[in-house]
Formats: sequence, structure tokens, C-alpha cells
Amino acid sequence: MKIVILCVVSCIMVVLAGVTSIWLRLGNHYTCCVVKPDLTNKSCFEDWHQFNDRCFLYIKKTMTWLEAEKNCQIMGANLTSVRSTDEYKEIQTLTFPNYRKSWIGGSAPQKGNAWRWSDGQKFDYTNWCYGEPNSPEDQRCLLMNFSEEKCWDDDECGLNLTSVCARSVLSLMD
Ligand SMILES: [Ca+2]
Repeated sequence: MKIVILCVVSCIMVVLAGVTSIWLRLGNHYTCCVVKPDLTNKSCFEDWHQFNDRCFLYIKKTMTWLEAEKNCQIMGANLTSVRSTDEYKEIQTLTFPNYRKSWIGGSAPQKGNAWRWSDGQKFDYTNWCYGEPNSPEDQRCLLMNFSEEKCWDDDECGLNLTSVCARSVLSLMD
């Protein structure tokens, strides 16, 4: 911030593609004096919501689980995994105010398979509703905001629901 204050009369600050450069005036010309990544403000695409190291987007268009996952992948993302209660609460805020049932990235593709996240995260944290998952025969995809408790349910992958995508924060190479 000191640099900015000093710069009022003698330099120009340029922010482009997440990189901040500060140009100092020396006589009749400018010299670039500072270039640094601006990760505080430029880490997610517009409309995406940043929380810690990831960017999240709520998709209002309803789709099957597989369609929703492919829709996320087109944007360099996956249906979101969930790694903690704090993260789940944050993801839920994206579905405010209706808190509709929405697809997230959990699935058990084959009968008897363990649940897994489509983005490869470990399936450590869970927030299943009481009695869920309850139907390994035909309910192999994971939805959030189920029941009054807004917890997780396994359900049929062909249901058309809203969804939440997540991707890593953008690096300067993106
Ligand atoms: Ca169920």
C-alpha cells in the first residue's frame, strides 16, 4: 500500500491478466519497477465464487448427474467434491435462497463400489442424511440439500437437478 501512496504523482499501476505492474516515472520516461501476481482478486473467473483454493459455480439448468459432470468438465471443472463441514456450508450458500436438491461429484458407478468424487479427491468427509445411502441397487449418484436437514442422499443418476461445479483457483498460466 505504501507503494500506491508514493505513486500518486510519479507512477502508474497496471493490472492485466492477474499481474500487477507499477511503472515509475524517471524524467521523461517510465520504467517498470514491480511485477507481481495478484492472486487475491484474480483467482476465479467472473461469476465463480472463490473459497480457499477452489472456485465454485452453481448451475441452475437442470441435468442428469452425468450431463452435469460433463458440463463442469467443459469449463475445466468437475462436479464439486466436499472436504469439510465448512466447505459444505460455503457450497450451500451458492444454492440460496431455495436450497434446491443439487448434484455434486459423488458417485458409486458400479454396484458394490465405494463412493468416490469425480475430481479424484479422497472420499473422507461425508454428510449423509439419516439412513442414507439407502439404495445401492439403483441410487448411485450423490445429491446435496436433501430433506429438512439439507444433507446428502444417494439417488438415481438420471434425475434432472441443478448442480455445483468446482475447479482449482486459476494460476497465471490458465
Ligand atoms: Ca437415497
